[in-house]
Amino acid sequence: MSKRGAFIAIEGLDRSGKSTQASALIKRLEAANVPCKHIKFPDRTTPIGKMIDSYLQSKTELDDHVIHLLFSANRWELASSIVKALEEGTTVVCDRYAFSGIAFSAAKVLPRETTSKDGDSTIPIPTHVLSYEWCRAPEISLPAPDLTFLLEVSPEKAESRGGYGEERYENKEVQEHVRQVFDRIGEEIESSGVGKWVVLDADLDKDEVEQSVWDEVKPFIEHMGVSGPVRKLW
Ligand code: NYM
Ligand code: MG
Repeated sequence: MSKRGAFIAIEGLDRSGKSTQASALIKRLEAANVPCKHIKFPDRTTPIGKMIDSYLQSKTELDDHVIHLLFSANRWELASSIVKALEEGTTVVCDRYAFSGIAFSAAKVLPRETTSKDGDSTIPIPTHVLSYEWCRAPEISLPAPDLTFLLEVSPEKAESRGGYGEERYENKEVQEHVRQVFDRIGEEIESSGVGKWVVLDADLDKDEVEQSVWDEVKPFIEHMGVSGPVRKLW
């Protein structure tokens, strides 16, 4: 069997530069004559993707469980085409994947925080709407990335990049919760051995981040190779 393609995911908070880096990586791969394909989640072009788009733009309201399952279904509807491309030797670069799915949903807290008394001070206890385990379940068995980059951006830098947009989740408080879930996912991926998890400082200049991404991807593709069947998410 000829060498299969590598499955590379680029993850991070909003304004971390994921799309810029995914495009830059595709250009580098093309220049190196590596067959490659650029995909993105959510894929807003499918019927499910259109429902997601409408929700993100606050044109529709959906139960938190429902939107979580739609995001996951949006990956499942493309899962077999990802595996096919990889098996045909095409490297797939994916702008957001299942880890965003878990992180953004598990980060949701009820608008009113319950509090606990500690001496004179009141400590807020955020109540999560969906448990981490529940959010992770629909992602089980999706094709697993061989290499995932988490682009870490500070709130200050995200703000300086023009701030957040108008979509749902694009505010400091949500992003901070999402950051914490991403850290938990990274630890789990590392210890599970399903794929490699690389954290990069995305506050740096985009050319520096691009170089760091390439420094990981190049040897990965050239030397270690990507062998064996496409793995499944843990
Ligand atoms: N998002 C993205 C989720 O909540 N769950 C998912 O499964 C995925 C893939 O959608 N704020 C959120 C993260 C983003 C938003 O993504 C739209 P983008 O990359 O800005 O189009
Ligand atoms: Mg966005």
